Amino acid sequence: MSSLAIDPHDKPSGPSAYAAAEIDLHECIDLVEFPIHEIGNPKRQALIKHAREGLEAFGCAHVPNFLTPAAVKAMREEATRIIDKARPADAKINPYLTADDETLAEDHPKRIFSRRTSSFINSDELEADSLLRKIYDSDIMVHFISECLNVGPIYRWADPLGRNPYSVMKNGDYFPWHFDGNDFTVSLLVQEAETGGDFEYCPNIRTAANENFDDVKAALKGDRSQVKVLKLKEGDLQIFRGRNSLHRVTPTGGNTPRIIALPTYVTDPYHVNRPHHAKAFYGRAMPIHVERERTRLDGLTD
Ligand SMILES: O=C(O)CCC(=O)C(=O)O
Ligand SMILES: [Fe+2]
Repeated sequence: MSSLAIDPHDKPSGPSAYAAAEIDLHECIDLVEFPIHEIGNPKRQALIKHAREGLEAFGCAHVPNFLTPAAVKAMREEATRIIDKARPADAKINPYLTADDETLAEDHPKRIFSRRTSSFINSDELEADSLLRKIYDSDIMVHFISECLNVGPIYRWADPLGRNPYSVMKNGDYFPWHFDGNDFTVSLLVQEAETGGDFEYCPNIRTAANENFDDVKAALKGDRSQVKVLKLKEGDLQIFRGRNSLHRVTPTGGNTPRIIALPTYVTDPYHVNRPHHAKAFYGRAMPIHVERERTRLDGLTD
């Protein structure tokens, strides 16, 4: 046995090193299979390695069956109980969630608008004992996601509407190509639609140094050369860089809505969406969106 090998008797059994009073995740996650609360556990290290490889190779990490079936059921039931609070969108959006700019050429990607019919149950509508909120509030999750991304520190998003919503897509709904206002999104699918609902993305099509409007325009016009497709199953976890990766969800069909939980993370703890973005995506802008409107630290169009 090498001096670095882990002695099973040393395995932490109480709280992890993250906080004295921490949120117990065992009702949401199979902590034997996914011991994300145990720093140094080889299974946790293997999971982080798997996520990093996915993010490097495809701009996306995918962990099947991350949520327990009981958590999927509880989250599906929560979202279904409050589904009438989903804000009807039916708004035309460009990928940057900005208003039209008539000074630009007509085929500039900032001027290419698509109709978004998908809706959000905004984060401020979640129930008091929401499992989604519990997962989001967990420091263990923040540290785990940070390590998967190999980016730190990261923070929970200050945006009161967009920080951890459910996205809802009913029969015929579409969520068009866009970039997110937050840096990173974790997706947890809690209900599949009968048809469609594929997540499509162009990994890291833009960077802080390069908006790459030409390739964004090509993708909007149907070029598939940079498009990857991920078909999530209920309980799966996905991590992606939504600020750099153009993405969309294909139209859903059938009587069962697609419901997905979306905990989000940022590198700037002050930042929230711009008012126009908040209004177009989440149905309303709040004083915080106006107060905190400023140039983004990464300099990118919203
Ligand atoms: O529903 C999804 O899989 C992605 C949702 C999304 O892109 C967003 O909420 O910004
Ligand atoms: Fe998005």
